Parts: sequence; structure tokens; C-alpha cells
Amino acid sequence: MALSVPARPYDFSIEPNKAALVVIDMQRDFIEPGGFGAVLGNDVSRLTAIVPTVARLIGFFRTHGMLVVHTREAHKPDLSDCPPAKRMRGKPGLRIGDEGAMGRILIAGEPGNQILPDLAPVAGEIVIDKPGKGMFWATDLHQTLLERGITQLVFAGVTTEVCVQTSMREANDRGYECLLIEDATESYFPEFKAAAIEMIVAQGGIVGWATPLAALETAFA
Ligand code: TIU
Repeated sequence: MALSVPARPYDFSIEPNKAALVVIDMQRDFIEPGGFGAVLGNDVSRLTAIVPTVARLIGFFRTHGMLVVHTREAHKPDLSDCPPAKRMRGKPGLRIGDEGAMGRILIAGEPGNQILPDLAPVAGEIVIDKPGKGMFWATDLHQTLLERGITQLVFAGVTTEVCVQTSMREANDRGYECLLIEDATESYFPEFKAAAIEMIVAQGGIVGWATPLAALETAFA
């Protein structure tokens, strides 16, 4: 049965058995001092602030028996999945694959690449290591979601205008209906977060819908 979630640009009709939550890149690399986000020169404190809301959102999906997907931006240790154009970006010594304060930056298995303990996946949830900003490039996620009959994706995570927006656009092009939870996503740049949300909901929801977590909770109450 579909439930109506107040959202922008208009109500989002959610079908719980066809909807999955996608939590994008809530890994130490982006959120803790010493990770990729910090070495890029960003103040990571804005991102820490959404962790309780993302935890509440994950708990909401678990309570309702709905699928949760977690992604990590993660490259293989030999960097064979990191194109030179991505690898060579930024200052030498502070690039993907270089040694950082939490191990090698954005490399699978390193301490910095782990999802925050407060948001850790549990058995039965899907964890996707993605070499791109978007979650479909060089992953099997689309096939996995098709097999499970998922047609709607609810988005959270970081950063709003980079990996979240890229993944949402990729999902929109693949035919998923996409809802962004505004207070469960964040950027190092507040103006980029605001602009990304406006871009998503503009033109009748050209990329999808956006709403606060409380609106989703109310729809199920
Ligand atoms: N730098 C930045 O804003 N984001 C990324 O590099 N990756 C993600 O957004 N996950």
C-alpha cells in the first residue's frame, strides 16, 4: 500500500515493499579529521552533525522491515579501479591511495574507509564499495535492486552535491523514483547543499523529491 509523504516539489508516494534506503559514503574518510575530506582542506564538523539523524533514518527502515544499502567510496589497494585522472587530482601526498592519518586514503579495508560505528551495517543489508562518485559506475547495485523489485530509493549521506547527487542522478536515469532526506545529508559547503536540493526538486522534480525525516516518519505513523 502506498503512503503519501509530504515533500517538495509535491507529495512522494512511497511503496514500502518497493523502497530501499541508500546511505552514501558515511565513512570515516569523509567525516573524521585526517580523512580524505579533511586533507582536501574541508572542515568536517558539519558532517558529524547529521550522524544522529542518519542513525534514526536507518533505524526507521529497519523497524519497517525495509532494505538498507550502504555505500563506501573505496578503491582496490592496487588502484586498478582508480583512473589516473582521479588518482592524480590534488596535492602530491594527499591523493587517493596515499598514506593518511587513518591509513591509505579511500582504499578498501583501511581504517578510514570504514563506515562510522554508529551507522554500521547489520546482517542482511547491502554494502557497496564504489570506485566512482556515483553508486552505479562499476558496481552490481542496479542488478541487485532489480532482483529485489526495488523501484524507489530514499537517499542520505555525504556529500550532498558530490556522491549523493551523482548517485541520485544515476538512479533517476535508471528509472528509480528518488527521495532525498534533507536533514540526513550534508556538504562541507552549506550553499552547495542548498543549491543541490533546489536543483533536484526544480522543474517538477527533475531529479526527484526532497523532504525532512520527520515528514517520512509522519507518513508511516
Ligand atoms: N569531496 C566531496 O565533497 N565528496 C567526495 O569526494 N565524495 C563523496 O561525496 N562521497
